[in-house]
Amino acid sequence: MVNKHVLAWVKEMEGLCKPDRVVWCDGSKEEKERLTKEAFKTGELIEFNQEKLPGCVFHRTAENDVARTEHLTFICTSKKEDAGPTNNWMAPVDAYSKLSGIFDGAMRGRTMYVVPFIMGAPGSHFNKIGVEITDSIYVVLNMRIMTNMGDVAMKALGNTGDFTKCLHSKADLDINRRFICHFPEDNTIWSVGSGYGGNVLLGKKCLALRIASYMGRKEGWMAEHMTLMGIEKPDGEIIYVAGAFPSACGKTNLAMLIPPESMKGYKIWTLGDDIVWLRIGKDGRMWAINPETGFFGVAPGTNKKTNGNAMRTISKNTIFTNVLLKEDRTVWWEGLEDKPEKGIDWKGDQWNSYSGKPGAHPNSRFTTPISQCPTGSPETNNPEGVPISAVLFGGRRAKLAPLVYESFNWQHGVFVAATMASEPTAAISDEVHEIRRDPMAMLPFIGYNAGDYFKHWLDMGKKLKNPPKIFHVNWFRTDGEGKFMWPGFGENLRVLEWIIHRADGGDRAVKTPIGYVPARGVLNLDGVNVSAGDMEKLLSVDPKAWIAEAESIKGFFDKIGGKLPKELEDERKALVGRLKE
Ligand code: GTP
Ligand code: SPV
Ligand code: MN
Repeated sequence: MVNKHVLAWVKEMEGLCKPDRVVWCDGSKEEKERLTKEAFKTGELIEFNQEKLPGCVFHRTAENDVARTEHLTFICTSKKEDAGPTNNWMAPVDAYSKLSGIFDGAMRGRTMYVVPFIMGAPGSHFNKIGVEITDSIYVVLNMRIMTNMGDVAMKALGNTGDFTKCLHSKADLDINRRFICHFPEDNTIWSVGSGYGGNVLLGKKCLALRIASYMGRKEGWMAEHMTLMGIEKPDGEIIYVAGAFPSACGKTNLAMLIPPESMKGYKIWTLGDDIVWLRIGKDGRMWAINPETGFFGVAPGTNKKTNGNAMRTISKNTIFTNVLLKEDRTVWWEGLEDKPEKGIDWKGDQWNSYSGKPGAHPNSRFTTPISQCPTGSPETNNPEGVPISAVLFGGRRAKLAPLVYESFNWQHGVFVAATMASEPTAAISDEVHEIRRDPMAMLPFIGYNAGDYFKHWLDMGKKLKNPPKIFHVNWFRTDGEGKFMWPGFGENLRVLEWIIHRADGGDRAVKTPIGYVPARGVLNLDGVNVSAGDMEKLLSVDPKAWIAEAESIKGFFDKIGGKLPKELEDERKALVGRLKE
C-alpha cells in the first residue's frame, strides 16, 4: 500500500507537470536495466565498451548546463532576512507561482519517475527521507547510486508524511527558465530547467546541505560540505577526520589518499567525499555520518598516480558525465594516462589531441558506488557514525595561507573556518574570477542566514565536551612561476600525521599570530621532493599580508551584517592585535 501523503503529493504534481505516464521506482536491478536500455534508445545514455568498462554508461548534458548555477539558486523563506545576505531570495508565493508556470505541462510526452530515497543508512535515527519526482532517467540512475533508493525508502517512511518533497523537471533546459528553489519552511525543493548533477540530484546539495542545514539548526546538529576519512596509524588506532574544502578543492582525493612509500604503516579508510552530518554524541564528542552512498566526483586530474583508489572504484557500474569518448568506446579526460589521438569530445564533436580544445569538460564527473571503493571503511554504514578528532578547512590559495595551521580553540577555529577563501574552479558556472570568501566551504549551501549559521557553529562548540580540533590546510600554494610548491595528493598524509599528533595533545608546534604551525623539521619529509626554501615559505606567516587579509575579512563581515556573532569580530581584532605585536 502506498503512503497516502506521498500519493496525494504525487497526484498533485502529476496534475501540474502532465506527464504521459507515472512510474514508481523500486530500486531493483531489473528496473535499472530496463531504464538503462530505454535511455540508450533515446540517446540520453551511451553504452561504453562493456568488456573494458562493465556496467558503465556515458551521459552528455546540454552545453549550457555543465555545473551548478548559483545565481539561479534561491532560498525561499517567508522573511528575506531568514535567507540572509549570502543567498538569493524569493518569496515562497512568488517562487511557487513563477516555477508553476514553467512546470505546467513540462512533462507532456514524457514519463514522470517517482524516486523515494533515504539520506543516511537504513534504520538509522539520523536519516532523512526524500521523494524526488523527475522526468530524467539519468537522474533516477544517479540517485540509485548516490542514495538508498526505492522500496527501502518507502518502507523507512512508513505511513508518515515526514519527507522532503523534491520536484525536478528538465523542462526545455533553457537557462532563462532554470531555477533551483528551496522552501525550507515547507520541506520542499523545486528544480527546473537543468540536467546537471548538483542542480538535479536533489538529495545531494539541495536536501543534504541546504535543507538539512536548516533542519540541523532547529534540531541541534550540522550538515556540512565535508569529506570523511579514517587514518589508521602504524599502531592500529584509527583517527577520524572531516575536511571542508570548496567544490573541486580536493575532498574526493583526500578521502581516498594512498600513503607514500615512506609512510607504509599508515592506512586510509574512506567514508565519504562530499557531505557530512555531524551530531553531538553522549560522550560529548562530535560524531559524523556520510548520508550518501556514492561519489559524484571530478574526473579531470584523476589518474592512477593522483588517485589510484578512485580509478579502481570507477572501473565498473559507473555513470560518466561530459567526458571524452575514445574510439574503443572507453573514457578519457585531461590528466588521465594514455591520451588518445582522437575521440568525440564532451560536446559530441570530433576531437583530436592537437586541437587545443578540452576533450572532457573541466567539471566532468563520475557517479560511482562507495561500495566499490577499495579503501571503503567498514564503518560507512554504522548508523551512529564515527567520532571526529579533527576538522580541516581549506581552499585554493596561491598565496598567504600556510600549508597547515591549527586554531587556538573552538571559537578561533570557527573564525578561521568562517573567513576561509578560495580561488574559483569549474564546479560553478557563474563568472567568478576572483578569490572569494567561502565560509566553511558552505557559501553556496547554507540554507539560512549565514550570521545564524556562524552562531550555530559557536553554540555547537559550547555543547561539545571534547570538541575536535580545528585546522586550516592549503595544498595549493604556488611559486613565482605558478607551480604548486607542495606535491599534494598522497603526500598530504605527511600533514595529516602532524594533525592527528596535535589532535592527540602532542607538541611539535610553534605559535604564530594566526595559529600553531608545525615546528621546523617535525613534518616527515622522507622521500618528498620539496626544497628547504619552499618548505620554509610553505610554513611561514607574513604579518603584513595577514593584516591586509584581516582588513578584507572586515569587508566580508560587513556584508554579513547585524547577525554576525560578536565573537567573530572579537577574533578578528585579536588577530590584528597579535599581528601588530
Ligand atoms: P566537489 O566534488 O566539487 O565538491 O570537489 P572535491 O573537493 O571532492 O574535489 P576533488 O578531490 O575532486 O579535486 C578536484 C581537483 O583538485 C582535481 O582535479 C584534483 O586532481 C585536484 N587536487 C586534489 N587534491 C589535490 C592536491 O593535494 N594538490 C593539487 N595540486 N591538486 C589536487
Ligand atoms: C560541488 O560542486 O561541490 C559538487 C558537485 O560536489 S555538485 O553535486 O554538482 O554540486
Ligand atoms: Mn561538493
